[in-house]
Amino acid sequence: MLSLRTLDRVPATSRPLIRPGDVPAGIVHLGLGAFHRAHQAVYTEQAIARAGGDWGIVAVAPRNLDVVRRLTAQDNLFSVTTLSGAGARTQVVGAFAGVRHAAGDPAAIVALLADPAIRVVTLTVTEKAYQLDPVTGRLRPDEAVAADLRGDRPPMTVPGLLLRGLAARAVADAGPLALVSCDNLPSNGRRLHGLVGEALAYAKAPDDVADWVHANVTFPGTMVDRIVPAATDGTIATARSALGVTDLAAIAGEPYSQWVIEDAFPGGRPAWERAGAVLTGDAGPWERLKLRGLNGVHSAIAYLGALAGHDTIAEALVGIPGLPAVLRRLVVEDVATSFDPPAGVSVIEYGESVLERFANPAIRHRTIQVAMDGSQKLPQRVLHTMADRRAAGGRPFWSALVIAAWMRFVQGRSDSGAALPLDDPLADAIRAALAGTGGNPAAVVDALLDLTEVFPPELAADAEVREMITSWLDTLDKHGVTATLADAAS
Ligand code: CS2
Repeated sequence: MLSLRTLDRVPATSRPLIRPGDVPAGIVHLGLGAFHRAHQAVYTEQAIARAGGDWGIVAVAPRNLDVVRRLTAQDNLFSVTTLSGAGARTQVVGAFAGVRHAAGDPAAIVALLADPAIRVVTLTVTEKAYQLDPVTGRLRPDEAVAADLRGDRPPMTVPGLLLRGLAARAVADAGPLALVSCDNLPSNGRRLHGLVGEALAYAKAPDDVADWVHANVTFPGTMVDRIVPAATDGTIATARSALGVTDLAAIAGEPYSQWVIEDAFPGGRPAWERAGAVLTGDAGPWERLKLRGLNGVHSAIAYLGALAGHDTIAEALVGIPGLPAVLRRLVVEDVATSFDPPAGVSVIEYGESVLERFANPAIRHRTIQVAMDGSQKLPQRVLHTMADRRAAGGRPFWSALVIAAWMRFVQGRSDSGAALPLDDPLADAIRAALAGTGGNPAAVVDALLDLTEVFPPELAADAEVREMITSWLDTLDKHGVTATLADAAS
């Protein structure tokens, strides 16, 4: 088993750049999924190794106890395997100064957030954990968040933990802090700022607490990128053969990695630029590039691929002959014309590089994994593209296909009739909307466009948009994905 004690059995080239425990904590990270371990943890370890600083990460799993147990048993060590067509390379990472389980000890997390040694808090908790309306960005607390914000109990949700932690920090006057969303939300820094403001108001926090937060906490926006599927037994087996010891917290991802961060850190930060991150004044253009040009295309492949019966993103790209051509038209005709990219970046070339990354056969990213939580993802990935094209008088034809594919997907049957899972926080509302439509395409489109948490009112009221989606859905229903795309691509 991987641990500090067994590190000398690991090949020297795979050993961590720093040892957990050698570097004091300066960062708290919320969200212990695969992505953080393969992305920010790697950048931070390299930054510390190259430029120093007390920036060890205390990694907090809000709910998942299993990952906490696995990491704790391994002295907080884990490995990242980089998978390319050319082979695999496995590296142990030592960036974690500690690992905690929030649900098991919320008070400890609140105390950490109020600890003056902690000057940066990062989050990868997925879109839905913010509990923001995907269209308006306003807080829509469910019962659990509302209870946390009222202070009825120890906090169990991400907004609750943040609110209590910031309030405790304000009372202790424990020094300024950067609160950094690393999730694929639109304007993620601004949305997190809005969330904290609304949470303080909802909780009726005293004025001096709210004033302290507004004066001492920044919310830098970020663009994060690396494809890191959920780990499988295969991931653990690959790590074992590279390391010579078992790593039960092993994960694997693609070679590509990018991080663009707005440089607003009042309490300092690791020298992430020494690890390849881009520090900038405005991450907005990068974020739009990535959400629309990568994630939007990813969702397109996920829904079309799952409907056509393909298990992984890479298999769908190969297995549906018309798909690459249709995705190129989505990028060229809809995405590239919908926003101003960062200076010097070609959206079309970016789209090509994304297709190459998605085609990496070593990355077994399941279509079903990318398809989940569509209600939380489609607004920033596809609907913003559509809205911007409509505002400029355009016809976002290919984006309408993606929405139609989602609308067919949420009805729960693939083209061959196999069951498809609806894993989405709005699953009940989606099912209720579909009830009574009888699967009739026009009725389905009308019912789903009425979901105001997903579709902005102007788009839902746009007859041409409605017509395009309905026509695609009708074609998908009649002919299935493979024939529809073969025809569309010709
Ligand atoms: C994916 C992302 O699961 C999904 O929805 O689109 O996780 C994607 O792999 C990452 O954003 C890539 O950086």
